[in-house]
Amino acid sequence: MRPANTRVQTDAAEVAVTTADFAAAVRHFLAQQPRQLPSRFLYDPLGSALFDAICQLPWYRVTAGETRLLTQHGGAILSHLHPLARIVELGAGNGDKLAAMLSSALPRTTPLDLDLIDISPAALATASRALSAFDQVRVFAHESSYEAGLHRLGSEPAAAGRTLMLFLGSNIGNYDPDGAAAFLKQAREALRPGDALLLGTDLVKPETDLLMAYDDPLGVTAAFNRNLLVRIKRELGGDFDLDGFTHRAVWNGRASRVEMHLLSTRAQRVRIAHADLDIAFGEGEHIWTESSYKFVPETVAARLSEAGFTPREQWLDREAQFSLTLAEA
Ligand code: AVI
Repeated sequence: MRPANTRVQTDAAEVAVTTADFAAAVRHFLAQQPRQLPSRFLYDPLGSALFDAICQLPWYRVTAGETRLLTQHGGAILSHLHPLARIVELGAGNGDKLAAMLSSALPRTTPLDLDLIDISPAALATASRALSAFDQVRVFAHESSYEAGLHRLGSEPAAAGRTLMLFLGSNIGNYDPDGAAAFLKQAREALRPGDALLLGTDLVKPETDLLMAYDDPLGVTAAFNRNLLVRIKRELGGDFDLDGFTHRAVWNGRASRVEMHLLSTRAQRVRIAHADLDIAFGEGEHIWTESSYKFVPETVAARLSEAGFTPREQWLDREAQFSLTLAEA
């Protein structure tokens, strides 16, 4: 049952990935050279569950490092933004990170609205349940893409106090540089002077650590990646032989990104019926499924400044080599 201080708002038209959209994207991106599939399609229900498992792996230190920073500094961040009226989290997931932040703050005497924006109704339900247990909060769950959530935020009347926007988990790293710049600009435009953005970014670290994070010994990340083929088989009638494709993680130092690929282990033909597509894969040919850009602290601040923010403070977790940056609008 939904707690009394929780509302759910769904902008279903923005959220639903129809079979036709998926088929059109698969047809378009698999025809490119190199062949590609957009990483947003990794997150069907099984893919989302596998991603949650990745976050618990000892080799994927993003989640643990960020949670440590939020626990250590969350209270100070929130009190710095007095009078805070609202926290908006883009990609709230299961709400764990916001809960870590709120737990480290002093008990509130003034109300706080929590607006959670996520495309997953299951994640929103879990997060809303966990967060509505905090005193003095009202939780608003928005089933929406980031972009639609930002658009709605920018067109709403100003909150009674300041707004803190959270974009955590190094989700910004899954945009290419132009996409990240456009996203930060849209975030800046949705906020008002005095509001702030807290941005979580994974940092460049030794290649062996990066490759262990994206090609873990348990094979969870490999399953996360190969599940994209399972999804195409199920939803689009693809006749992929899963044994013919293997997971590959590569560090591209020049572009400062880890890339995930699906490598064809032999020459083979694949038909994807609902995308009306026949592909001949050569041995060693790959499908590029994700980029995960890694940053140095100075470039994070520079990108925020270019988008119109004023970076105020940055915290680093040395163990995970992860950063949180607070920037004011
Ligand atoms: C969601 N995103 C920030 C993750 C990342 O690190 O790029 C997705 C992921 N891919 C493989 N492992 C985790």
